[in-house]
Amino acid sequence: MPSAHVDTFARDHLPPQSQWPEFLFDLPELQFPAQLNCAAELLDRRGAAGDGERVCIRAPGLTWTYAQLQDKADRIAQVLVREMGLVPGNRVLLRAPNNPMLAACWFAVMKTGAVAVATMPLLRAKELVQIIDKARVTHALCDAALGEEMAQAARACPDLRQLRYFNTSAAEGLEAAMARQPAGFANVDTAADDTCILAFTSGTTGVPKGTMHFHRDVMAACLCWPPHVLRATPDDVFIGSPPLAFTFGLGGLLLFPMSIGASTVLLEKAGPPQLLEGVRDFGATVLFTAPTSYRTLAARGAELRQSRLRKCVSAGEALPASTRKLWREATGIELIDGIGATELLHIFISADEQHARAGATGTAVPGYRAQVVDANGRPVPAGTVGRLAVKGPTGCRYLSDERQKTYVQDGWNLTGDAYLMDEDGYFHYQARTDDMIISAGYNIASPEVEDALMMHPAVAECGVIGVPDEERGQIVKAFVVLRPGQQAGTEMAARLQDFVKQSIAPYKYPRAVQFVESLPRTQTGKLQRFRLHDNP
Ligand code: 3UK
Repeated sequence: MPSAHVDTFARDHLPPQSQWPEFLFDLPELQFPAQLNCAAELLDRRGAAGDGERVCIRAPGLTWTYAQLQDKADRIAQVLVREMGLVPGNRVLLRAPNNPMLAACWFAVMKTGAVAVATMPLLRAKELVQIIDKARVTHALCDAALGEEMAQAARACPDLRQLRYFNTSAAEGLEAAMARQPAGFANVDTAADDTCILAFTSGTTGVPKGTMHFHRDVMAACLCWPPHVLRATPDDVFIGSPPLAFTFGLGGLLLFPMSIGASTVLLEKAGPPQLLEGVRDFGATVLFTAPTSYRTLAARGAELRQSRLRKCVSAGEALPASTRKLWREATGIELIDGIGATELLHIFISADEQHARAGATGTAVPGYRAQVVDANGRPVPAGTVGRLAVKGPTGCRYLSDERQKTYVQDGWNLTGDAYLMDEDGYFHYQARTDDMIISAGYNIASPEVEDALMMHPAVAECGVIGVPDEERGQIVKAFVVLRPGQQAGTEMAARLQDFVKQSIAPYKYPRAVQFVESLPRTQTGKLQRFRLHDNP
């Protein structure tokens, strides 16, 4: 396939083919042509099909149609090529909270055949430098509101040649440059297997890993889980919390609505209060957020029942059965759980509302295959806990990283999760493989104990880890955040311990309970259990 990349950095730094996962393109809709540009497919095609006047993006005080988003993206593409000297294959750092200009910049990068490197808004200069160095970033487009850390990082990175700020009226800003450019842009005719995004993982330890995805991967993600499980319609209005720099957010809040001509609401701040307000004010119908956010929002069930909300997606970490139940009782809506990973771009095991089962993530998404394997990579019988292995049209390719060989073995992607598959092919999450607690010879999965604790009405949230113990090797320890008005102390601890013993095997109960004000989380909302170990 003829690559359009003039700057061949991405192709030169792919892992060797022998270390790639096996890719599956069994579904008829996954037969991609040799040349494919995902911006042409997701954005320009709307206008060509006569849907240019449909609403694409909403944000507080602003509405853009598909035609308007295309015009912005075209002009930014012109600025990148004509004023910033970009050539296909260059890496462009993108940096902003979720807002319409970030979406326009993302599509502009696709149009130019460059590679988008979106970064989490909360990153500091030091972390940005790591990413800029690793991805050999040459250009950056950054929201003026996040300029400080960006400028500091840019000073430390001589390879970063061009930097423009947007969401500013400054004469040297991106908007002024866009106004100088003519309308329209001839998309670069990229190969289906030209890399178009480098997504850095929210990994909890070590140097960040950059995952490489092609134009065809972006389209594959839009063609598997959304039509088969989510089944939204062009009249749906999407909303949610994950940043567009996190592939959960990129798919759920930009690619998936656009792939069906629906609209999306982009919120710069999307905590539970803003989500509630957004659902109400924009008439949102499809919500993407994490389990903890559903837990908090459930308290506003009465208001949500008055809204147009009809589909709710949970991903990022395990959905406790207690949260699924709480949400259903509060809103009448059955959650759609789905496990995804940056390495696989989006969700690969999930279940729709009709097929949801408490305590299970779901079944393999059409287009993907999943199995549970032992330490040697051999499938284990149904009902046995082991390592989750998946393959499908998308899969892991780390940018020059030794950890490729850990994530991909024998053609399978190993996500690092312990799962069991039941007789019906439903996958039940246990824990991250490194979060399994072994106490007096028993295997105990932290999330199961957390779920049991969260069933108690006094518990707002909690985290469970194994701590060293002379007699038992490890004991189960729970860190508990109580709901307002609840009294911490030995009496509460004893009550919670008894409560857990009533609902799961007694040997799993937390022998130690510590009350805390909050829990450590990543920028993607994941509980950082390893940081609980530092607690005195
Ligand atoms: C965990 C889940 C149980 C699991 C992601 C949807 O989370 C995403 O990507 P990351 O690379 O993390 C991947 C890891 O997160 N996880 C995610 N969802 C679930 N565990 N149930 C779930 N529903 O450990 C997985 O290996 O940050 C999620 C779409 C795109 C994504 N990138």
